[in-house]
Amino acid sequence: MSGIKMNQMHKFLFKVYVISALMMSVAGSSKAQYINIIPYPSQVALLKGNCVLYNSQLFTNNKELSVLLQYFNEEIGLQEKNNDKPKQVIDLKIVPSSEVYGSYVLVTFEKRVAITAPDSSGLFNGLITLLQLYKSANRVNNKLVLPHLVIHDQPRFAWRGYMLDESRHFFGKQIVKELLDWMAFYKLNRFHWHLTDSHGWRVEIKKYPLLTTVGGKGNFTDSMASPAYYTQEEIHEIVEYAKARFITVIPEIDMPGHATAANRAYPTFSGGDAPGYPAFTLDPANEETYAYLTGILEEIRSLFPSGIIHIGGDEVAFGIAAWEKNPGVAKLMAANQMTDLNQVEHYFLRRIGDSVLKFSNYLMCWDEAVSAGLPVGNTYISWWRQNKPESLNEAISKGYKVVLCPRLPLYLDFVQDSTHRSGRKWDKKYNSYLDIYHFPENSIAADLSNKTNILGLQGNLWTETVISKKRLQYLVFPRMASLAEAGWVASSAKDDSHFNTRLKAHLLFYDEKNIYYYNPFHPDQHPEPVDVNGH
Ligand code: TNX
Repeated sequence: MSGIKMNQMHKFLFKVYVISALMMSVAGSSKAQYINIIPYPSQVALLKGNCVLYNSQLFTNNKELSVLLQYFNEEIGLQEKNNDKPKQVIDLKIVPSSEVYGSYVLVTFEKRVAITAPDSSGLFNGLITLLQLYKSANRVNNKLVLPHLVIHDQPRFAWRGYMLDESRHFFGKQIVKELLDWMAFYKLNRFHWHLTDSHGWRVEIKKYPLLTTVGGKGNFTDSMASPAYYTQEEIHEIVEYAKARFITVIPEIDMPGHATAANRAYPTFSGGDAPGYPAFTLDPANEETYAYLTGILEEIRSLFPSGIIHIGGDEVAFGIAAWEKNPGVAKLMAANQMTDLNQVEHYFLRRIGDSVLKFSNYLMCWDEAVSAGLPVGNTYISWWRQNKPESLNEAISKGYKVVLCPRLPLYLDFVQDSTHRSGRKWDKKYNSYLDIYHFPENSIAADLSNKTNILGLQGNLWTETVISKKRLQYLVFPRMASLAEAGWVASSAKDDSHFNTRLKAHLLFYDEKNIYYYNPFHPDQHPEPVDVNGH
């Protein structure tokens, strides 16, 4: 059957199924308990009967998915030993259509499953839905009983991101891989990796080895901790691991502020000391600073095929007073008719931006950079300051593409319950799993969310207070599930009680993997792990 016909057939079947599903709504609602999918698909039509699988094997015409087959088959464990001829097939097929990137159609038949999509990311998403169905299915003598259904699904936002700060505390590749597994499980597809900041430089740069041997030393709670960082080989391994799960990795090299660790390694490029913020910035007036940073960013580009490099640009104000005392800065300002330091900051960003865009497709910056004059067509803005709606509006009106990651409710270093002691709050406000679930409707971005400038959303885990894997898990779970649902479903489809039901099933998945999560239904189940300072 040709691809187009197949697609038409699915559309036709879907209509029939919706009608029959409506006619059997009672049976449908009792069966709905099987369907513990997060994020919930756009349309689920339940049919009479079941799909029974006992010796199935994935089959695909898509090479990009073949890496996943082994993982999937292991996770499910349906293969009968010594039986290399499967009797049932799970068929994954690319079928060209005009549906949104990442969309798919999944049909469970009596003894087989078919997933079709216009692109491989859609097939992957369909496969993840199947994996979640499998995990909640009834198992009878090594047979899996799934509901008989048709799912039509598509994401609300293209960018469904999660950010990890490994500068303040370093977690290492095992923890990162586990996070990538969970991101994949939740159809999150952008991993923003904050690899440098004041407390440690975490990525090997061959041209400047002291960045890691000296700059990699210490962390937020222990300035004497031995150097911890990723070698280029390890970066490569993680990027590949992410790619196999349809996750794009975006590295961040934060500048010109948050640069203390880099300046420890190469003090000649430091912008000087400001009260409370020694060596926080890079020197914008030293020509060699630009050659140095360009060399670093070129190596970064070669490590990350995403072609997007995040250059930070946040909170430069903390350390900018140092520039007042820098005679080079005064000269630079005079030569370029600049009247304040903010213009120097923007000059720095534009120069780095020009260099980066010679070898990279896109730049990314925190929203302070929105007025720096960076090229609109190749710059993405991360809007994080929920108290600065004007910054979001400026980005949109100038035509920048924006990723929404406002502190409230998308910062995962914020506490998630009023009784929690460790982690941040903002005017006594904190980020519960339901606050995240209701984003962006509960924010000033609500009206903007249909604009094509909004690429999507992202949850950010800053790690000043994250001293252990246990605490990391506690902050991430179950809020990663809320984030996934916020990134995927239409606002009209949100329903707290439906989400809670599915989330309860997912808490059991966390138990299976020994995840130390916050249980919003039984907060005492896992006590809050506090950071060393207990704040
Ligand atoms: C602000 S968000 C920062 C980070 C901190 C975070 C703590 C951003 C661009 N800068 O450096 O870790 O707050 O919540």
